Amino acid sequence: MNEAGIKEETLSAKLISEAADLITAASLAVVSTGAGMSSESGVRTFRGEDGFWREYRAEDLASIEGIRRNPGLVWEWYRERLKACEELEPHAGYSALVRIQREKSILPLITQNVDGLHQKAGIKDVIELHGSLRTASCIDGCGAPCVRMTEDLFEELPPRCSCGSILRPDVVLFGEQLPHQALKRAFRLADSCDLMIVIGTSMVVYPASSIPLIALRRGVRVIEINTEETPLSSVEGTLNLRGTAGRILPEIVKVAYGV
Ligand code: BV8
Repeated sequence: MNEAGIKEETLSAKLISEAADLITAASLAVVSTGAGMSSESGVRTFRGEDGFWREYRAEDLASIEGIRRNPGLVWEWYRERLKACEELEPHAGYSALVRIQREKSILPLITQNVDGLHQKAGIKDVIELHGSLRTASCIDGCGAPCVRMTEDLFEELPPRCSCGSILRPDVVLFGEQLPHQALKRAFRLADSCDLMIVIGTSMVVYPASSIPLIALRRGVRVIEINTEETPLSSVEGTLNLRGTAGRILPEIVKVAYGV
C-alpha cells in the first residue's frame, strides 16, 4: 500500500492501462532504448550493479585512446560482449515490441545498443545511433575494407588489419561523431512523433539523451520504462513505469491488444 492507501498493483495497473491507451491512440509512436533493454537477456548494462563501467571508466574502454593504450583489455571486453550477443536470446519485452510493430505497422526504434538484439527479435526499423558489433575497421583508417566480427577474428588479440595496424570495432566510441544519417533521422522522429517510449536508459550519454527531451519539449507524452529514476522521470509529460522491460512491455501489450 502507498500513503494514498492505493494498492501498488492497482496503481501500476492504472499506469499500464494509461500506457496502453497512449500507444493505441498514437499515430507515430517511436521507441528509444538503452542497455537496460538488453539486461534481462543477460547483457550487462554500463552503470548497473554488475555494470561494465563499475570496473573501468567509460573513456578507458570505449574510446580510441583507450584502445591504443590498452588494446588487449578493450578487445577482451568486446569479445565478451560479442559472445554474449551471439548466444543470448531477446526476452519477452522484445516480442511485445514486435507485437506493437505488427499492430501499428510502423514502429521506428532508436537504440544506443550495439548488440543487435532488436533485429534478432524481428524489429524492422532499427536506428543504431552508436553503431554495432557486426564489423571492425582499421584504427588508422588505411582504407582496407571492414571485417566481420566473428569468433575467429579473436584468435589473436588485439585483432589486426591487413596493413598491420590494430582493428577497432565499428561502434561509436566516446569523442566520435554519431553516424550522420542515423542521428538526423532520430532527431526528425523526435520532431514528428506523437508518442515516445523510452526504455532502459540512464539518460547520461549525449547526444542520444537529448532525443526524448526534444519530444517532451513539443508537448509529446513520453512513456519511461526503467527500474530506476532518471533525469527524464521528473520532466512533466513523462509517464513513469517503474520496473523491468521484460515484465512491463508484455503487460502493456496484453491490455492494448489482448493476449
Ligand atoms: C559526441 C558504443 C561529439 C560503444 C557508446 C560532458 C558532459 C556531457 C557530454 C559529454 C561530456 N564530455 C564528453 C561528452 C560527450 C560524450 C558523453 O555523452 N559522455 C558522457 C559519459 C558524459 N558523448 C560522446 O562522446 C558521443 N559523441 O558527443 O561527439 C563530437 C563533436 C565534435 C567532434 C567529435 C565528437 C559519443 C557517445 C557514444 C559512446 N559510445 N557505446 C560500446 O557500446 O561499446 S556509449 C554506451 O554507453 C551506450 O551506447 C550508451 O549510450 C551508454 C550507456 O548508457 P545506457 O544505454 O543508458 O546504459 P546504462 O547502463 O547507463 O543505464 C541502463 C539503464 O537501464 C539504467 O537507467 C537502469 O536503471 C535501466 N535498467 C537496467 N535494467 C533494466 C533497466 N530498465 C528497464 N528494464 C531493465 N531490466
